Amino acid sequence: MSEPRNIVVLTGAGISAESGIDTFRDAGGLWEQHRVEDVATPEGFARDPELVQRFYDARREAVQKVSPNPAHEALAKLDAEWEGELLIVTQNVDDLHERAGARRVLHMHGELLSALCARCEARHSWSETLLDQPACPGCGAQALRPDVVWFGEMPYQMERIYAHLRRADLFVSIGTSGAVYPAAGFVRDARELGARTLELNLERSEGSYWFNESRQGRASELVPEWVKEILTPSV
Ligand code: BV8
Repeated sequence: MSEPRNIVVLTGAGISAESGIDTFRDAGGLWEQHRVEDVATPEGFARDPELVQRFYDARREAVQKVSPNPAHEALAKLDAEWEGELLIVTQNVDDLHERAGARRVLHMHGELLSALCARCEARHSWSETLLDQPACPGCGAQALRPDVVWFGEMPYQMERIYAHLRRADLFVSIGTSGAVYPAAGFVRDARELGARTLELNLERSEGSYWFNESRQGRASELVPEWVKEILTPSV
């Protein structure tokens, strides 16, 4: 295989697990504690906004108490040193990629530390609670919601993601179960568009079939190892 030039990395909750952030589908994960329909859909928010705001308030608070792990740090090193194209598409709503120093990051499912005004659609950095319906700094409406993509809502920047997938010659998926679309379909798109595909995950995922290579293990070990490999020019 010729040296890759353009890389797309997709990350999921598994890359943040060793930082102490619950994943969704592992034992004890978020979907064991809450019904998806109640806390991660627009219908759930309309039905019981307080329950949903509490769910995101707790995660917004928790994310400010944890730190990036060696997997986030390794991707930040790749970002700093990789001369070709690189896009880290994350399904995660935490800011650990950025706090590790990565810059070429795209949050396709939004961010915990951002509030979206349902009235004027402005986005505001937000680290506090949204439970007491604070006024939008832009339009003054008490219509701020978590700036995350719920089930049934369109993920952010899909055109930009596909533009990168079309140019990618390497697609690497890290710490995701491959359970949720359209993210779970990127590996197939990338492969059909000619990229080599690599999975780094604790266990084989629902999409493992589509990967040229699938390595099982913890992200904090597999990712630094892979970044070292990819940054070491082959003789
Ligand atoms: C849309 C943000 C259309 C919120 C999230 C039927 C068939 C196919 C699709 C559908 C269908 N019915 C409905 C759909 C669409 C639906 C969907 O895919 N449903 C699934 C359940 C079937 N998708 C949507 O609704 C999406 N929108 O389709 O819009 C549309 C079209 C036009 C106009 C409007 C709309 C939107 C989905 C986004 C939902 N939001 N998150 C929040 O965070 O609260 S989803 C959330 O779960 C994540 O963001 C991620 O995307 C997804 C999966 O989570 P993972 O990150 O993979 O985490 P998980 O716990 O599942 O797995 C962890 C993995 O890590 C495991 O494999 C584990 O082994 C591994 N791991 C653990 N520890 C480690 C580790 N790996 C390495 N090291 C470790 N230490």
